Amino acid sequence: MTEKLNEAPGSNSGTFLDFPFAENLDDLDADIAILGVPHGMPYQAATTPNEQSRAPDILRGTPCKEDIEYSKNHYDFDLDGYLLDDKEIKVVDCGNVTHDPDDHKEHYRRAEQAARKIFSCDVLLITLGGDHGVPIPVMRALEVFDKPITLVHVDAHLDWRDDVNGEREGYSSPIRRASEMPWIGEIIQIGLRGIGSARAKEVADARAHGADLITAYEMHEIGMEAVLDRIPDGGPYYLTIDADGIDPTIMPAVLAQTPGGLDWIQLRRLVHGLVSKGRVVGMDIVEIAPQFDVGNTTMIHAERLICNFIGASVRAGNCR
Ligand SMILES: [Mn+2]
Repeated sequence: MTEKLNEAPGSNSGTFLDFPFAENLDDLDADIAILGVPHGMPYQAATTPNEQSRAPDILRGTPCKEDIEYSKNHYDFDLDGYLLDDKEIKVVDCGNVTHDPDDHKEHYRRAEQAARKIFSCDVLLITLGGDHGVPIPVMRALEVFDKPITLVHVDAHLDWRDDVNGEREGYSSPIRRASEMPWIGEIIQIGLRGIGSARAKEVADARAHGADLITAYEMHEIGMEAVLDRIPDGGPYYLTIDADGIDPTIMPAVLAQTPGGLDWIQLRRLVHGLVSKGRVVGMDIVEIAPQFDVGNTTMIHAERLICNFIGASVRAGNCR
């Protein structure tokens, strides 16, 4: 019997843009898959589920839901055409990785298994977090590719803590964990600013590893094109986006609002620029804490981000 790794999104939200629910991840017949991974490894037992765990279903359920025909079948000027460009592209929503409240590690094991199956079928993966621990099992699954993956990270924070309270796979550690994975190549970190979990040691470790640390201020100074030029050509790439890397005026629903992040134009340019440099095998958007949204501002930008990634990938021929 096939192991059950995932379950349908909540009935109130439905799937992302009403794309079909794909329950069976074996021999997945799709070009692009969306997968919710609601839970990171908690620093204290009482902190799971956390506010970010609600984000996958809330993102699916609002606000684009009433405008699905617009999103799918009306001209999108972000893409200069329809979302799927009138191509035979199959997008599926694999629902959410199931959770075992008594065994948090089991959620990561299932997430990694699910991502391995999806990547193995050559399907682009869009992961909806959850906190920033979530990409750790997803990046482990990048092992299935036989070449080094360039990691592009958008965040206000460095995320190089070795552990917090003894936990090594929580939201302060994803980039350090990635740096230890032999299949992760160069690391580019964009949007660093303000005060976060890093101490001088973590910054030194990141630099010693060779990570290209581009603060938000340098990014604003040199522009996103120059940032893209610093990312090695060719790919493949994995893109991990912490919502707090984006400016809180357009993504207010985060736990650490910090002035000066990427604006929408820069974020869109990054997505289109990266996709045109090489194959982006997967991306995630994590750390959305829905209760702090203002109107649906965060969700609107996250939905647009995902649609721009899908539309750009389709046009670049990065799907099967
Ligand atoms: Mn982060």
